[in-house]
Amino acid sequence: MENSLRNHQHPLIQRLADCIESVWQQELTLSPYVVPEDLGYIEGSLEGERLTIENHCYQTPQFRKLHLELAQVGNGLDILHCVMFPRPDYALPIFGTDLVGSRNAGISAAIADLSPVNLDRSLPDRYQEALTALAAPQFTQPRALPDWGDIFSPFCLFVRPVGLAEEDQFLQRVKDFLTLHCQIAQTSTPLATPADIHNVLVGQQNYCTKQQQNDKTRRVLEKSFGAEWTERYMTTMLFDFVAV
Ligand code: BLA
Repeated sequence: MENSLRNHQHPLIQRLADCIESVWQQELTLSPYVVPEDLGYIEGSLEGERLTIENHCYQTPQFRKLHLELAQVGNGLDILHCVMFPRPDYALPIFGTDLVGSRNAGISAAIADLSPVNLDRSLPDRYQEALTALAAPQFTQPRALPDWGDIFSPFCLFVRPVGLAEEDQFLQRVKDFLTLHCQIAQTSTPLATPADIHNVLVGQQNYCTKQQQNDKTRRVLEKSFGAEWTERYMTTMLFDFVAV
């Protein structure tokens, strides 16, 4: 049961899921995170297309929720979704990645970012330095961000990876993002003032409300689970936030 879905998904999704979990285990001190009972493993099929969702969640001293989700629609569309929500007293960016594609037609969307939540929407210096030092990404099919995508950093990678070499490059870059993020988080100190913590909450809330505007995600979920369930899922499981 555990880890069963990824064995049937696009190879890049399997590899990224394994990579995320191994970096988390290597770099962080993980504890269990209790997923609402009915949202751990979910199956739905309103319009005939069966959607299966498998959620893996953890927490750590620095992160309120580490969320890795694998989903499969019918026998065609495979999805990996991952977000790391820092605790509100850590002024850390939000790591997020999304892979969408099919085993036949390949990955159509591969996105990864460390998104700033500061008031001025800039990444902390340590991140800018570490990210600037990485080799420049080289992909033949970059993709344009939607309007709500103003939450992402200048280092955001959004591509359609073509061929194994680009898939490898995407995987390596996400691994680099994740590793440097976990290492910086492990050595960062918590904020001390309510005003600083308030600013983090505002930034995280903005990130979540923008992500909730992703109609492509919403449409896939609505087809199998309906509008009401999808609204609840997007606001409590995918992009929940601590109210300011
Ligand atoms: C795009 N997300 C998509 C697409 C689908 C989903 C079908 C369109 C793919 C394409 O255009 O090729 C669907 N994604 C899902 C579903 C889930 C999911 C159903 O995660 C969950 C069950 N999305 C995220 C995160 C980021 C993200 C964490 O969940 C970024 C860090 C981004 N997904 C994202 C963006 C697009 C996308 C920017 C493109 C949206 C657009 O072009 O309008």
